[in-house]
Amino acid sequence: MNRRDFLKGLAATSYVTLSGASVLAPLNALASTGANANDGWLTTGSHFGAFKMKRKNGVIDQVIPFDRDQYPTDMINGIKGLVYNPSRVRYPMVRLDFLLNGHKSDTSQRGDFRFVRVTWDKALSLFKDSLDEVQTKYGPSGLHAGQTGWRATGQLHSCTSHMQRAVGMHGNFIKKIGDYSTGAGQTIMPYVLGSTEVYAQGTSWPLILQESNTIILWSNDPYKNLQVGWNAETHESFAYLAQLKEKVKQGKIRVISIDPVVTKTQKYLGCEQLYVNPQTDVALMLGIAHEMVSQNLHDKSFIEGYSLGFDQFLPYLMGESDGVPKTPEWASKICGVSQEIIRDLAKVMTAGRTQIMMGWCIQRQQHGEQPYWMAAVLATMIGQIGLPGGGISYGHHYSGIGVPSSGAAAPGAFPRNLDEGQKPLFDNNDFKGASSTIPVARWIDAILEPGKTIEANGSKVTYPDIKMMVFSGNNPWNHHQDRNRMKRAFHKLECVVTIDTNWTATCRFSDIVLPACTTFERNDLDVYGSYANRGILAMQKMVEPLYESLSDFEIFTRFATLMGKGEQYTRGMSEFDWLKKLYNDCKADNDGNFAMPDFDTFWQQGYVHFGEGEPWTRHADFRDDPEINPLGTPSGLIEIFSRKIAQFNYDDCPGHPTWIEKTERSHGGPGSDKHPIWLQSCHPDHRLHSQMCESEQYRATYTVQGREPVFLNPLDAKQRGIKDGDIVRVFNDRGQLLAGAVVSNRFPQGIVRIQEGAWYGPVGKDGSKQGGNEIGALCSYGDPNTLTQDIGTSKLAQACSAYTCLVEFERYQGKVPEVSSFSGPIETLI
Ligand SMILES: Nc1nc2c(c(=O)[nH]1)N[C@H]1C(S)=C(S)[C@@H](COP(=O)(O)OP(=O)(O)OC[C@H]3O[C@@H](n4cnc5c(=O)[nH]c(N)nc54)[C@H](O)[C@@H]3O)O[C@H]1N2
Ligand SMILES: Nc1nc2c(c(=O)[nH]1)N[C@H]1C(S)=C(S)[C@@H](COP(=O)(O)OP(=O)(O)OC[C@H]3O[C@@H](n4cnc5c(=O)[nH]c(N)nc54)[C@H](O)[C@@H]3O)O[C@H]1N2
Ligand SMILES: [Mo]
Repeated sequence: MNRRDFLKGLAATSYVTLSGASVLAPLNALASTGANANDGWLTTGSHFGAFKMKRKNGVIDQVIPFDRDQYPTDMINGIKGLVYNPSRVRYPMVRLDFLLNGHKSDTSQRGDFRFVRVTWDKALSLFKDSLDEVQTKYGPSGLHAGQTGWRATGQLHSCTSHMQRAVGMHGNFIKKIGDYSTGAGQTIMPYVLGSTEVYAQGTSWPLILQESNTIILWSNDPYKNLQVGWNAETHESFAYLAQLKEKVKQGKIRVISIDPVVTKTQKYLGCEQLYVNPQTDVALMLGIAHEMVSQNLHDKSFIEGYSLGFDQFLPYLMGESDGVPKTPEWASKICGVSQEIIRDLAKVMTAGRTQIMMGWCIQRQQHGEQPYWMAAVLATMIGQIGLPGGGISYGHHYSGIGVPSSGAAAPGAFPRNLDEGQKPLFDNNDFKGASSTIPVARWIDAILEPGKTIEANGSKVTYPDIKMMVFSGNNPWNHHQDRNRMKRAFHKLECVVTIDTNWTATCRFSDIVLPACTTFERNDLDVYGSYANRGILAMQKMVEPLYESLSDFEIFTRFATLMGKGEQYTRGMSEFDWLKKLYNDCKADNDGNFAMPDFDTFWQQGYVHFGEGEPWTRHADFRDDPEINPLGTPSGLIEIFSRKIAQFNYDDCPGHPTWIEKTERSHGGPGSDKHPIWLQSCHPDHRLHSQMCESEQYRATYTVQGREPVFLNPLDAKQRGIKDGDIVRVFNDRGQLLAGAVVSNRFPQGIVRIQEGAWYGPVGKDGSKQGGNEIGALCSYGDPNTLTQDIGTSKLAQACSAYTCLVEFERYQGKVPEVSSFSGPIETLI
């Protein structure tokens, strides 16, 4: 039976877990409460796209793609499992020892997964008491509620906004700057090209398809990563990728994927694959640049007219400043690409119209700023920035960037901040000399070393003394690095509160857990296509909130009411009042340009279409006239050398792009004698981070013996006596995990992949779920962040460096513990 048949078969039967226990017992009760009156087809959307859902007897019965979606993702098969799965948080729950001892609890028990069910009233008042205690004892520097993440789509119910508005009405708290996705890129690029670049609209695909001779996909897997979007994804990019595939076949466009592994995109397009040693792209880029200069291939007039600082960079490139010419010979030894290919790349890239498309993975590693900067220098030397189908982009793999935008105004959202004039209950802005904003990925560092001062982007950040954390719409026990370091940090916290739909590992390491309903259990609306802005999508409630879950709006309305601020929080408006307001404000913004029907008609139709957009070229205005349309850099030009960065005097981010060795690097680099294998924890093909890992039947389509796959090279596997399907222990000095071997030629020797988002499932030495709080515990499912390194990229961005990580692996011969990730807490009575 193939996978589709398997899934179809499941759809026909009732939902049962793979272990045979029914997870839907309370649902049958729900189904008979008269919900049947609303049965039928409804419209909704998600990160995974828009769809039609059929409700039967009050239960979601069928999910099919929205009629405009020509390229739906396979993940549509996992949607039902987001609602119906055994990991759902059913009731408000409190960690056993926290319930007994509050802020004086034994925090080393955190993670032992023993929880007690409480009422909503009890949970919310405990939450408020904790906030009171922290604001009274420590003030706002004791509270961090600023972490964000991929929540569910929907402009009204975006849950992080609800949490931050409500907690903000109680008191101030620490916030973050930057994000895990592009932390290094978004910090360096404003110095170089004048904007973050990563989130900017890119040159339209139709122009690229028309004008490019060569496309370089650099650390970039768009065919995998465009399956999801920040808003409801239209998947229009896939139509362009299909055209590109055709052009590759006809020999009209040459596509080269520079990547240590054979990507999904490379296989789909049938394009060229260029292997490079992990983390060494800057050396490769320098080798290409050196060859361009020696062969006089670079565009001197573009460099002269549009950039600054090539003169200061050249002595480094040619080796005059450090005695090391960055020749193809030099580069080849580091990056593993032959001299001949490096020389050839210099020719190919300068011969015709060349579009460089950078992915983001390459900057989520130590010194991740450097490849982004150096790639911009290469593009400047090629001289095609601002031409259609030429130059450089940093986001064509993300949320439909490059799909022409309709130009319509998008709907607004529920406010994240307090309204004008509103004051928090604890009106205190004294952070006691500590920074109120910290780089997003340094929070564990801050908990461990309060008071420490670090450099960050030309400023100093002094870590606050964090005592309490509140999480909603993000899953830090997925997104952050080095689980055992996190455990040590969490011992220092007095209280952790998480609002989530599922028993994620973050819930496991919390004290108070509040059940949110999923996006399919409430009414909302969304822009259709984050960048395309193709229209507005109704997100119609499919089913009533399961168990005792509530919408985040409802949770925080109750919480605000407890503070006597319910009216202030909602502005006296209900869910539908808000939807009407968001819609009507958008209608007013689009008045005269884009026709929108009245709200009721929209809601009934489920969708308003804005139409197609005009193709557009990034940086064309700058190229046209750099004086009238300067870049946002200090000089208004492309900065190959940055005086500002040079003035910071950072050893790990000097004034021009530089090759710098890493703390851990495979293929002969530091640390490889002990742990020779590079672990890449790329974004998952069948999930959105940790979201959809809980979708049980869908998960079963890719797991190996119930574990997350670890992709291994055949020779590496053979040397260790491992066969496809075996259980493997992957380890280093930071941690250990079990995963299921998938042996594949797509992965070269010395490289393994475990996709991020695999739910952390620690078990104790005795194999028990309760022992999951132990430092060094084995992860029974395969979360790669059990092994990754928690260091900043550099003093500039201080961003996430998950891809600077070495490991070793072996066939697992011990007693195989049960996976502890998905079955929820150990329910305890007191
Ligand atoms: N090793 C490694 N680590 C990485 C990365 C990597 O490449 N490698 N990538 C990094 C990157 S780029 C990112 S963006 C982060 C992603 O990290 P996160 O954004 O933290 O990951 P998600 O799994 O999307 O977490 C969203 C959480 O919100 C919850 N949620 C969904 N809907 C609702 C709702 O309606 N209400 C509430 N209250 N909760 C809801 C989900 O159940 C889930 O637990 O991971 C980072 N971590
Ligand atoms: N299906 C799916 N799509 C997603 C997401 C998801 O969770 N699931 N998440 C979304 C989010 S939040 C983000 S941030 C983006 C992430 O977008 P990216 O960070 O670009 O995506 P990844 O797939 O992690 O990595 C892309 C490629 O980089 C390669 N690579 C890694 N290290 C190196 C290196 O040192 N050199 C070179 N040359 N290549 C390297 C990897 O082998 C991989 O093929 O994806 C978005 N899209
Ligand atoms: Mo991301």
